[in-house]
Amino acid sequence: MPLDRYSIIDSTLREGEQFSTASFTTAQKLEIAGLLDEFGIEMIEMTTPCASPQSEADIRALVNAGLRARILTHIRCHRDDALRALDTGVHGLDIVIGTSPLLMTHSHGKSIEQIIDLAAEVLTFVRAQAPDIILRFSTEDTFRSRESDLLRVYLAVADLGVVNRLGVADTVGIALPDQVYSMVEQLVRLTGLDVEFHGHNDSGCAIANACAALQAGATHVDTTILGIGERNGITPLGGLIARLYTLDRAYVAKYNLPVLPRLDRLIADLCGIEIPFSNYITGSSAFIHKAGIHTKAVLADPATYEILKPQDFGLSREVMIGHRLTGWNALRQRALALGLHLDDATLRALAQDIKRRADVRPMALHEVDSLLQAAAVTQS
Ligand code: HCA
Ligand code: CU
Repeated sequence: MPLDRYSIIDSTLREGEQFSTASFTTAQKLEIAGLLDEFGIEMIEMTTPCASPQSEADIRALVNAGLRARILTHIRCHRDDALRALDTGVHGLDIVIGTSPLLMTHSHGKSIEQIIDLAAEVLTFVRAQAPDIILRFSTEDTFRSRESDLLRVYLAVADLGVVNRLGVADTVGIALPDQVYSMVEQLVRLTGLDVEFHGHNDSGCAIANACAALQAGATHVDTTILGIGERNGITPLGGLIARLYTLDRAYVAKYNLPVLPRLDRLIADLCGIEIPFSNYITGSSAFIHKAGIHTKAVLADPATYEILKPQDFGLSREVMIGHRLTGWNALRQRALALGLHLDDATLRALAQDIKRRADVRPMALHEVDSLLQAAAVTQS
């Protein structure tokens, strides 16, 4: 089962820097990387050293930070970019070139033959310079490229015998899980190399596509914290963890899960955004149960309506009361938490009272508590 040996490449410090409100200082990059390392991320991808002097200095800073995670940088398929990247002492190079007709025309103007020649030149050059570096070759806009073009490029690159990994990129978030599965499965079967998936979320499939890639045999998946990246971003780390956890908890046992809420909080603060209410695991309502039917069952056994255990992430569930859907079982639970033992008839009457009041205005918890206290006095 490929899922037994996958790694996450977190690209918050590369793809994430392409998010509209992201601009991290050196200290912030070190903080993000440190927390990712505490989480147990295997690889951290950083912006090309060619982007700016600070970008280059920051790669050196992270390489020297003593992290367990391997530090990668993402460069164009250029010999000069590769030389600058190698000079930083980085552990790996992620090299990319566009192969879709649109990018071949408007991005670099090269034909498939020229792409193959350039890739051969740059990749063999890098391998000669750095025999031990982790070397990845990826096509940009894989899913709008012609399949025959892709296979020619990937097989030519694999034949060089110098790369560790091939990458496929859903650059515009257009792919469906079955397309991702089919492409990854072919590459694994035809080349025997490690395969990485990088997927954007423009049409909401980034997590499903990453999961399909892993099921097809991909060894590496790209994420960013909260999913930040170009436009509306890529596969979010927390979402991928939620997806894998619910397939089999053992798949994520290697990660320090309670660090996840701190990662999401950190990036939200640094980017000046909110964590979406609907976010996987860390959204404000991810573990709130409301309707009476749900709260009754969750109080009996949380597994009835929870596939993720909040406590595994250092979080807790909340059972809401004080609204028109409030059930009397949830009120009993709250009463017990306050040390009050109310009989069933009292609790049922109270639930009706709360529903009537909440039709006018939802009640705050302290208001419900006051009603419970008052009912306890009347009852005794
Ligand atoms: C981009 C490049 C990239 C690269 C992905 C990769 C993409 O368009 O900014 O190297 O795997 O989405 O294609 O992020
Ligand atoms: Cu991308």
